[in-house]
Amino acid sequence: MFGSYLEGGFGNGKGLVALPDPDRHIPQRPERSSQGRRKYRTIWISDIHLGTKGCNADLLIDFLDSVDSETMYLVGDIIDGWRLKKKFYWPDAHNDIVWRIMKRARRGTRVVYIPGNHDEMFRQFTGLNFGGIEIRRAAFHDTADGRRLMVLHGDEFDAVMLSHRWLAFVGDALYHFMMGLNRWVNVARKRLGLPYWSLSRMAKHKVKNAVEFIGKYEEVVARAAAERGVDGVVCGHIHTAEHRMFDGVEYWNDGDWVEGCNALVEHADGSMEILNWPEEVARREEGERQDSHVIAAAA
Ligand SMILES: [Mn+2]
Repeated sequence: MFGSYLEGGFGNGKGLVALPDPDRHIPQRPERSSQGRRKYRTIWISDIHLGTKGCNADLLIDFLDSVDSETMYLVGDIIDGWRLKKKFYWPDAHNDIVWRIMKRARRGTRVVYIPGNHDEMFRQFTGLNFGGIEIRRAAFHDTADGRRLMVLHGDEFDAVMLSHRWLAFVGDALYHFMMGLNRWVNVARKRLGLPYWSLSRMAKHKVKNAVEFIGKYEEVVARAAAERGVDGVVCGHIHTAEHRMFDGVEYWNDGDWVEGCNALVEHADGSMEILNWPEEVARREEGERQDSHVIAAAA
């Protein structure tokens, strides 16, 4: 059902997306052993934008192979249907990501998928369960320490934010140009042995309008959560990972895998943390370098 929809929905005469069969697909990037993975109670990720060149697939694969959780929320814009319709782009790495998520659901992780605006075509499947992946319009999450969080993608607030619409501000074309530049900068940095660096994240912090927009958005979302009587809210959409408090209501944004490459996690005791995966990778590689020096010195 779902697979054939994808073929129909994304085909557009330029290509076909067929979802990988979790039992038969052989990933191009083999999965690392699940031994030694960091275990979390909950993981939230969003704004992966599969089907675009902007998606940092290698970092996301590394993340998925490094962590496990009882529950995983996919908080929207997982597949970029808008972009796929304009230009068909579906490399093996993107299939490998879909396969890894399906495989997790098979292994017993509760996977909840809340489609965003770029993958709104999946909203029509709200309430259905596909291969162990529950599709929801929004969700309520109870933390281990008894807080109730509302989980949604966050484009619901674009209408209220009309005066500062994110895409109106940067413009879709300018955004993709910047993402292209970001990619080239990082190809160069990789050759120089430097870690991943987000050009747009820096730009957003420098541009006054962007800073104002983000601050306003965070406040609007937190107020909406307060009206529903929950302790906090988890969203994505604006590609800016953040934790803030507004009159006692928690605002969490789990970031994205186009610019910052972040995830939000809940530990066993209910405490939560935003992970910056490029920094985690840099730390791990630094540790490995030091270990090899120790081994070399001992030899
Ligand atoms: Mn979005």
